[in-house]
Amino acid sequence: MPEAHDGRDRIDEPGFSYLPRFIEADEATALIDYFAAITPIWEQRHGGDDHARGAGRRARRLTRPVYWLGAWQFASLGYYAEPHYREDRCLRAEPLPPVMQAILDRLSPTLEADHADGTPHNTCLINYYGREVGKGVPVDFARLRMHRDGEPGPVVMFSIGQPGLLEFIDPDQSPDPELGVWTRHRSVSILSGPNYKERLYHRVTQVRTGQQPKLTSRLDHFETRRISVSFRHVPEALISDLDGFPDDRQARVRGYVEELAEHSEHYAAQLAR
Ligand SMILES: O=C(O)CCC(=O)C(=O)O
Repeated sequence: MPEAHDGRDRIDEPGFSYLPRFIEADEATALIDYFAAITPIWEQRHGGDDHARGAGRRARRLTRPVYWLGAWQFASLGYYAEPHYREDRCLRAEPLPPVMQAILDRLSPTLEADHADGTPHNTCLINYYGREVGKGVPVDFARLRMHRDGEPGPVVMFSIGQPGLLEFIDPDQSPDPELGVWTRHRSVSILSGPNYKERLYHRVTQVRTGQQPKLTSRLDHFETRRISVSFRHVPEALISDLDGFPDDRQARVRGYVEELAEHSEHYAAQLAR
């Protein structure tokens, strides 16, 4: 198994770019302030009758709290994936803040040159990695299961906070990752193409501990030490308001939207429609 890159130097491979320190220090500060002001939620992995708020929640939740911008893809509705899973799964979400858009705009020459891309990154998933505390023995929730992202085009990822070990793996070939990178504070990773988007899965297996930069979230009982943002493209025509979903799908996510609405005018307006 090759040793993981330590994340200090740039990596350029067909279909994978790693750009250390691409995010400016003042942009990182603005991102940290933004992440501290929103309230992520613990979603559950599957739909079904027991996904209502509270029921069965601890056992089946995602490996980390999340927040989406642009369009919220609830795990219980199944994620958007081309070409078959497109309809009724992306709920209109809050817009990307200007600091994220400014960094994406600065990335466009790299995206066009190295990843043949001009698609707008109009949605993103914000992952909070850390430790649950104050409920008995602290539990680490600093990982993300092996997966592939099904939206078309490149995925762009920002990394803020402690280094996280991003691994690429083809489980049909080997249980060991083919590439590992310690994604550092202020770095950007980009994946695209048949190798990195379609053949390889990716996952985050560890996040280092450390005090700086200090990250906070409005989530109770959670010490955050890394936050990643993964930007994707979803066709605008496939982003719906809550009342545009079929009734059974509205019912599956209403509890989450109510939870989000406690801290967000956007979701309060979605409920009022
Ligand atoms: O946290 C990371 O660096 C990876 C995030 C990711 O794979 C995702 O959001 O799909």
